Amino acid sequence: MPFLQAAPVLSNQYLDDRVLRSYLRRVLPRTMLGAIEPDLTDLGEYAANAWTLARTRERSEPKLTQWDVWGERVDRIELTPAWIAAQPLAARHGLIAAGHEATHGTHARVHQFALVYLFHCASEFYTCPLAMTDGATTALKASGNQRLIDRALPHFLSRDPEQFWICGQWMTENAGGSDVAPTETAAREENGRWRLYGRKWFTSAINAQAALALARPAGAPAGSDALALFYLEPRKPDGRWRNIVIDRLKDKLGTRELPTAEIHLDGAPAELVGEPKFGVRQIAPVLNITRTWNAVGALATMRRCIALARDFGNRRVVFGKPLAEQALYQDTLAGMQAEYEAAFHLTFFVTELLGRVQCGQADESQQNLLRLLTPLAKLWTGKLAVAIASEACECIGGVGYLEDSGIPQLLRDAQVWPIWEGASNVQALDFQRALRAAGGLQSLLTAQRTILSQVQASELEPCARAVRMAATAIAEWLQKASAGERHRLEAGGRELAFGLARTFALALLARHAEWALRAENDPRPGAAARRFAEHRLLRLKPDGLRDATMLASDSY
Ligand code: UCC
Repeated sequence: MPFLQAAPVLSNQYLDDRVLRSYLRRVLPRTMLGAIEPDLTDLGEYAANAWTLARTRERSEPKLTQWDVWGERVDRIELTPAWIAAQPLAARHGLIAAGHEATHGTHARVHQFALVYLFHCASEFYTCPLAMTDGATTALKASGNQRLIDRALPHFLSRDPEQFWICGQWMTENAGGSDVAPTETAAREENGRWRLYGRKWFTSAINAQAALALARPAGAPAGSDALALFYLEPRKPDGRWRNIVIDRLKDKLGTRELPTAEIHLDGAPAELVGEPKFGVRQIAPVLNITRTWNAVGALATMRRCIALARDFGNRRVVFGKPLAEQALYQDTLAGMQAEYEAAFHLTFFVTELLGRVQCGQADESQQNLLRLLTPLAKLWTGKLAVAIASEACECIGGVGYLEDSGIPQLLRDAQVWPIWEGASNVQALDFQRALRAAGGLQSLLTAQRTILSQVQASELEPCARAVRMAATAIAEWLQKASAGERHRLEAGGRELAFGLARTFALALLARHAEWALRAENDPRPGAAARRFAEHRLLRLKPDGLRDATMLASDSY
């Protein structure tokens, strides 16, 4: 008998997901859960089958053909089979619509993001344009521009594949990604119509039927406040580009199925979304929505990696028994599971808040909380997904390092989570921006105390204690850092954000564990919470402020 290794297998990704199902049972009304479960089960099956299918067929990537055989510039983009399948699927399952329809009231966003979480890994990053479309929908609603609302939203929110459109988000230029102030794309009003001229350096999902773009109106001053937000439909009904040239598709580390392009705008017709300035403020709703999608996508990556490593552990026999029966393998998986489970509860709590805010049922402190937790969830889950993907690669060993196993792709793809939609440092700084606007940590600490007050079980006391100790240390650090020079607060920004994210997540996980114990006699969330509490929550130390000498580049 030749020695063979058994490939890890995925079963229905909804039915098999203890964490998601337990969470939904706690937060959703029973009738609503009953109504949406068939759909979740369908997507769970699709996700499992897509994994198997991807292992058996040739990998494909989008292809750009710039010139046709007769010499005409065509810039035609061929999509991958998964992307072609994704468009009707996304429409039918209402991956955007579910988040905006009134049917499930404040629970709409939990419903939508449960669908997104199940679909993401099977979608080959079709979730990227979906995220941008959701963001554009939210930004257009906030703009109050009725003409554009009437024009675009029936498409963005359609459940009919024939009507459904996706929308891009064109911000990044050669001169800047994190900082959009140097934006060079110019907007000129010609014969009563705005036209855009310039170069966009990263345009994700260039096949989208619409896009939002930042540009500087002619004659406007320098800086980001003078940028305006525009809506475009980049192609004519016959598919030709409207004064847009696709220079090339990007050659990326991961997300290779996603057609990300470098483009030239040479008088592309566009429409102003709001006033001809303060475009960053107008596009901010897109950023916050896509950052939430980012956190949910990162979570989906973690869940996929753990599912594969767990299944592999049942199949792979080493030193005479399956890996899954060996203490160190079990401990490795338990550590990954605890981190993921805490991140899950933080991220889905953000989706709960978003649903409440969107329905006008959130008070001021809940609105502040959403603003504060969104960058924290994006920052922490992005980094964690890379760490968990790397660990899963190692769990599966040599074969996990081979392309055909599909695991290296998970690791390469994971690296996008901490980068796009604002890298980790941008999130840490955005959190501080939000902290200033929200008048400090109060909303966060008050909510954390309320959540913790629901944790009574003695076996969860170590979790509650860890949260209280971390909260005290953070408040102390923040007080000292805020009293000093600005660079101290900024230099500790990442650690502050990670520490707060992890501490809040532990409070949420412990609350869920309390419910699971009482309502379902399930000790597993409690085990995850205690394990997570053993991991380091905080790296900040009250006396650990960085001074200017430590930060100077010649000191390291
Ligand atoms: O990466 C990209 C690819 C997209 C694909 C995504 C998909 C996700 C997939 C998920 C799949 C599952 S597109 C590029 C993304 N680029 C970024 O994310 C930009 C990163 N940089 C930033 O976020 C910066 O912080 C900037 C650009 C927002 C900084 O701009 P400013 O103008 O220098 O900053 P200001 O002056 O502080 O902010 C201007 C205004 C202020 O409001 P007002 O004028 O009322 O005072 C801010 O409070 O904008 C407001 N603002 C915000 N409001 C800024 N950020 C926010 C925010 N996050 N929320 C609310």
